[in-house]
Amino acid sequence: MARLIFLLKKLTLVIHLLLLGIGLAQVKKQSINDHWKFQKGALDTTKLALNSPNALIVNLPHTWNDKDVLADGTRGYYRGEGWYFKKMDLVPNTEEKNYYLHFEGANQFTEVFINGEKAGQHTGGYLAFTIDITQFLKSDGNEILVKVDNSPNPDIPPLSADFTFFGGLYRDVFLLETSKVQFNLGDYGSNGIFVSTPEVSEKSATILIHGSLLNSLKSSEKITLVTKILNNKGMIVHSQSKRILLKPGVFEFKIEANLNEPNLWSPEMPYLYTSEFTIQKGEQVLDEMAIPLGIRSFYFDPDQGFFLNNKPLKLLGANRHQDYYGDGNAISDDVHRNDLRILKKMGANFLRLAHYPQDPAILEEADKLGILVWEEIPLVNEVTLNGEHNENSEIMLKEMIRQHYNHPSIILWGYMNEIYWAHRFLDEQVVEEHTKATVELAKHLEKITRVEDPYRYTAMALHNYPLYEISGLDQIPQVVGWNLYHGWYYDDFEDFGAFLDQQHKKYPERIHVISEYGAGSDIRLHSLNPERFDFTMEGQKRMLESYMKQIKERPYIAGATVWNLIDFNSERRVDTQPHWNQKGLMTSTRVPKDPFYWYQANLVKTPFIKIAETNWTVREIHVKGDETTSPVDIYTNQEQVELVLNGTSLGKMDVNNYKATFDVLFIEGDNLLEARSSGIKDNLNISFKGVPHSLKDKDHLDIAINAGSNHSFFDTKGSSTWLVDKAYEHASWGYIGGEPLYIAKKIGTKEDIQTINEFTPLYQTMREGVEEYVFDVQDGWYEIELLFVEPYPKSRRFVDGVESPYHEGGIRIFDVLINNIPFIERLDLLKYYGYNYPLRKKMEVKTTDGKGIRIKFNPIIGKPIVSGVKLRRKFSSQ
Ligand code: GCB
Ligand code: CA
Repeated sequence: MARLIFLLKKLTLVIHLLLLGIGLAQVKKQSINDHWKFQKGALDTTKLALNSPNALIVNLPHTWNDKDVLADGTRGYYRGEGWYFKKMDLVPNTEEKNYYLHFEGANQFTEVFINGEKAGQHTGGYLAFTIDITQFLKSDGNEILVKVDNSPNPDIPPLSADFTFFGGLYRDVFLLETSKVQFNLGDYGSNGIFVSTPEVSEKSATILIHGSLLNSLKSSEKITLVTKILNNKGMIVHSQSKRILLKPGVFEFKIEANLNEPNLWSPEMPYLYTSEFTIQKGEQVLDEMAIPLGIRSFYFDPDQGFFLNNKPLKLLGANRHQDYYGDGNAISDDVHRNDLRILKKMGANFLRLAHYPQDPAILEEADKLGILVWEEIPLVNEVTLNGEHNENSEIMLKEMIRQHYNHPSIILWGYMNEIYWAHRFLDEQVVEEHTKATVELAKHLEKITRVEDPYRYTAMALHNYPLYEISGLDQIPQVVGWNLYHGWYYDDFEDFGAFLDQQHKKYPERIHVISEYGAGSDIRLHSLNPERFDFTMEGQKRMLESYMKQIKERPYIAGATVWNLIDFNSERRVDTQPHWNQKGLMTSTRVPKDPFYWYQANLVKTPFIKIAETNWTVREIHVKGDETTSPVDIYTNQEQVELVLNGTSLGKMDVNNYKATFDVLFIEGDNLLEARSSGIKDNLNISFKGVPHSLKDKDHLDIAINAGSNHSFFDTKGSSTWLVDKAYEHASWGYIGGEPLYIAKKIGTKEDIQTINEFTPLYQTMREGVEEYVFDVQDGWYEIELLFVEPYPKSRRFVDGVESPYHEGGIRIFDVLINNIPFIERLDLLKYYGYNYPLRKKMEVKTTDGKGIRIKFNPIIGKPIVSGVKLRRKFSSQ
């Protein structure tokens, strides 16, 4: 009996130990995002300054550029040092544990000090790094000081690009506590384990695992490395143990496992296994780690495109940047994940992380949702010719591959984007040297990528520029990505397909992916006659409709990612929303633009129908008689669609290329639309206001014209439309004389109109050489508003310096008379306001004897110009 009790006691003890050992992992990971003291600027006495009242308390993720990249009246954003300081409530046990700080990303050069001593540093803004801080820790309170610097640095890519280089600790920071025997965290910020699946079929899969362990004790340790593969129900489907005598230092290991009848990973069924690794000493767990395992095979074929698990799969999706309006790049994991959920909902199976590695949350979500990924390091536009730059590029490449190696979603590693973009600014003498150096660097990075990861393909994104071909740069990567903007920056939509056909013919062995194509848009701009570079919603719709069709028609195009899923900040850019690249399928606050639904109609597998006019629900249009209809696009994957207006059917239409357009005769006020097709439907209300041809009997007249424009502008705050320009006809209204201004074959200017933001696009288009605006209205008192700007005469995509260079004027002078009364005399916009500064004037006139209103522009020097005209009736008159 006593013996039994003894045995039982012993057993409980063993169980207890087992629970202690196996149940509790000996590695702790926790975020330390909260309550950092932050100060911007170069600090001398760092600690003192951080105690100053100027220091802010911030939480991570944080950037110091969240606001100065918005329209704040000045170009440029702070690029310099920022300091973060934090006290750690950590009682370290450095005898038995190791401690690390893991930064998921900090832009772009970072130095870390623990208790005043430098513990480490990192170059580059888009990859993680891990710093061993064990030796710097004290038992009685510890302080972390982090200096981050986003100053321009020729040694750190990207050197220049069409996006903002937000500075700061903009991703999570973690504190890790491990035992002295652990997976090696000293390997380019990775977790030290690399899982690949070199052979995969429906019958079996070979899984190769390699990695390294670290023993930071002084003596050898006998440990067991346990590898388990669990299915998605948590059942063990493979298990093996390896006994290892671990000498002090780093030990590399290799494991092979085989699975029969594996569940394959794919966009429809993103089946994930878990590989679990444990370092055990007897029954005690020293370290453990879980890694996603997706089993899939893939290859590219130059004629037939992409194959996943031996089945053809056209890769279709979007590019993505990592920012949000007002927050810069300091966005939460949920925002990251939500973007991927949106992409999945759009029906996409492909994502290009342009132009840099993104948050781990993104890749984790891509694995889970079944989205294939092209990831790249930020070598954009140009290179610096020196060793430091090249070394940094190489390190970034290794970091990216090692940190993200285990994500089954990744299929392509990219290392250069439009790397000859800045060539046109180079002096002729150095072009050759630059070209040579770029080719050399590309060859080197290609080689490294292939060695680091032989199981994926390499890629490079080129733009439409002959030097890639001439220099042979296009021969280096396994996959050529094309960034093409036919019909936007140049040529017409159809030239896109023609260009690619030519390339395919010339290089029959080459694999082609369309890494970028897209058009800018502004949800406030609408046109029934869209044209290149007008930023109307309709322009973006027409372009993407055409491209998708051309892409689908060509099996050799393995995949394509639209530029871009979301509008993104590019501080230097000038368009209709200065500081933003507006080629998104959504606004920066994630409001879908109608083209988003185009992709859904094309890509989702379930029945889909959408009235694709969600950005034009307040519609004000000039109507002549009863005949004026207005188009309504329906995007659907069904064959036929019926449209119902306020309960009455407008009939059925056949769908052609995922689209049917109804010409709808709207009534004044609410127009409830319902689009129907075999069991599915969609509703949208369009509030319609017709502006009559004759204004004679309009008592409450309020009419505004977007002068010199092919499109209307909607003032969202004032909820009013500036109508598309129209020529005067007898007993009606409109302009006489002049032409819309074009600069570099694009309508209007795309310059930032200074100090105003909301109305920028309204000023950007203008009628030049205008003679008159005439309104045949009844007698009364009227308020007239005229909007002017003198546009900078060149087309600039980016502005880094002075937006409004000084000019003494005297090149355009005119008078404005209303009903022959001179109101504005000798207007010289350039002289008094300068380039790109607006002038908006209100004037009051009384008109009698049925004369109506005639606004006359009399040239003195050059051609008169006007951007907007607004007329409002105030009172009756005698
Ligand atoms: C490109 C670049 C991308 C730009 C885009 C554009 O080709 O790769 O960074 O944002 O064009 O919108 O011009
Ligand atoms: Ca600014």
